[in-house]
Amino acid sequence: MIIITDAHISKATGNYAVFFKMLESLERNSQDLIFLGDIFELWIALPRYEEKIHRDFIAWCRRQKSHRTIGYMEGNHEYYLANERASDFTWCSMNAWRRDATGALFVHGDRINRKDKNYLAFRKLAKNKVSKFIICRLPFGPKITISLKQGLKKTNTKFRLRLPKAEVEAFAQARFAEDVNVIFMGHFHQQYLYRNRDAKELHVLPDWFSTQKVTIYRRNSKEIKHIHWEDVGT
Ligand SMILES: [Mn+2]
Repeated sequence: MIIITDAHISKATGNYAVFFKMLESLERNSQDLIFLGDIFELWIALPRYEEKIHRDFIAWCRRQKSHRTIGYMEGNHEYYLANERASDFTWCSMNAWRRDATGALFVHGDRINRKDKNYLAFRKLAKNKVSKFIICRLPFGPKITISLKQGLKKTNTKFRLRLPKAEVEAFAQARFAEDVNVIFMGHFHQQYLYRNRDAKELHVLPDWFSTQKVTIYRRNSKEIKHIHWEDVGT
């Protein structure tokens, strides 16, 4: 399978062009594809808030999911996706993590640091049903995106920039104790590997935004590698 995380694509930065070029090249293989969150710099999955880049991405996923698995973990820059867009993917989850039948676990990572109380409170508020109801009906709709972005900036700058290794390891150990074999985490924009005494591994994946790397995980051989998307092949 191929895992892609933290692309933070937006119209403003223009990085969507390379991203869609990558999607086109990934059509040559049929491996499972998992988007691990924050694929967009901002995605509010409500009619007035979606832009062409979101709609183009959805169209691509709908076409691809007819012959391969397309999974999506909602990140902290993405809102209401799991409610509004679930049918456009093979699966879409807003849970803190998702575990598959083989014991692989996928987690965006923004809820790992329990000390980041401001962020967790902001998250709860921004992602709940009441907020969605209000945002849906605001007369000046899309302007809310400005305050959402400011909210994200204010709440987690201090925590986002450093990898909370103790919390990441505690999370890994708790999941490994529940028979999880391998963990893939995004969010921190920093590649990192934690391996416990039983050689079980948690991988924090490189962010696509600054590296254009994707992660290849071969279930049979357990091989894991992070490579540039142009080197993926078939
Ligand atoms: Mn994130």
